[in-house]
Amino acid sequence: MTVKVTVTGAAGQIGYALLFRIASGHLLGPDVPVQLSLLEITPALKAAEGTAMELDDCAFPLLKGIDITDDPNYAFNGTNVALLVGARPRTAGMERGDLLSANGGIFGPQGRAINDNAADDVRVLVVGNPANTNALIAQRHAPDVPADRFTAMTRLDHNRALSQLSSKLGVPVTDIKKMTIWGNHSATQYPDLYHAEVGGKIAAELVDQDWLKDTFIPTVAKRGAAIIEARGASSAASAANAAIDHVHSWVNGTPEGDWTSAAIVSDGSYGVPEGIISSFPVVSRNGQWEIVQGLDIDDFSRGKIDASVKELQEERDAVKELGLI
Ligand code: NAX
Repeated sequence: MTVKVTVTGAAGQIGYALLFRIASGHLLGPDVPVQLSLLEITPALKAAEGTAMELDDCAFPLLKGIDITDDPNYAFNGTNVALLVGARPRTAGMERGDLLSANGGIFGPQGRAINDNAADDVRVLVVGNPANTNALIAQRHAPDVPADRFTAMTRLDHNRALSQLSSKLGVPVTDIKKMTIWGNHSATQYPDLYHAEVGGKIAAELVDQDWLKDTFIPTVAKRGAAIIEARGASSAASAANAAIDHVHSWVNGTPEGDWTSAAIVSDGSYGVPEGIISSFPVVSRNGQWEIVQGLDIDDFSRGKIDASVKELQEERDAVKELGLI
């Protein structure tokens, strides 16, 4: 059966890196035909049409068709997978309230359009920043969709953490298991090496604590800024790759003996207040994320998780005050 995938911000740089991989079968698997729906703002429709022309020119065997629209109701009609990439970036002089309001004006209506039009099995991944809180806004506008279908992306942070540890220890990334990003997709995120394992050993015991605290954590948390500094543009192909990984794991499951990171609606696990969308160690079973339970959290990790969760609570309170949820 053909799966309908909606991508918002399709004419942007992540959209450009993402669409070709979806159409070539990397999102859902090599046997799953896809129908693409591209949502853009009106001035960017022409650029989206250009990308669609290039998609046509690839003659992808799995790509059954492409719709392009600036109408969220049409874009999400019957959609099975919604990748919410387009967002309002922070520009000079913008206060946090302005940023949250501008994004509330995007993610509220998109959440409602998903609620009213999407397929019953819809799965939503929010990439556009501030991703966790944008996901919360969309979720609150979709009361008829199970809350656990709304997620935000911390898989890029997860992959960055794998890569940093791999090069530090000189081991392949495939030797590293059970990496976790906790909290918000922001500089307060906490990449956790106290549960990550390398060849069966705890990663935190294989590196010195100064490196872990003063180099590893800030390097992962600030990698986005370092990419902008080097490339003159924000992460695009790596963000698209992480979105592919997130949905692929969600739909097809995570491997036995390992887990990944995703921001999902908290059920209160690990003291993270119920209802906020925070990153956890997760496995996917039967197409559903489950939070890995029973991990011991030491004082250092507790402090880091609490700080990031506090930021998420503040963002939630701010959007509540602005009447966005
Ligand atoms: P671009 O500015 O290249 O593209 C964004 C696109 O979204 C534009 O084409 C714009 O026309 C479109 N858009 C804006 N409002 C829209 C709306 N209401 N409906 C549909 N489309 C709309 O940004 P890009 O580099 O592609 O990044 C997209 C988002 O991803 C940004 O918010 C960015 O901050 C975020 N990121 C999130 C990451 C994560 O790990 N969660 C990492 C990468 C990236 O920074």
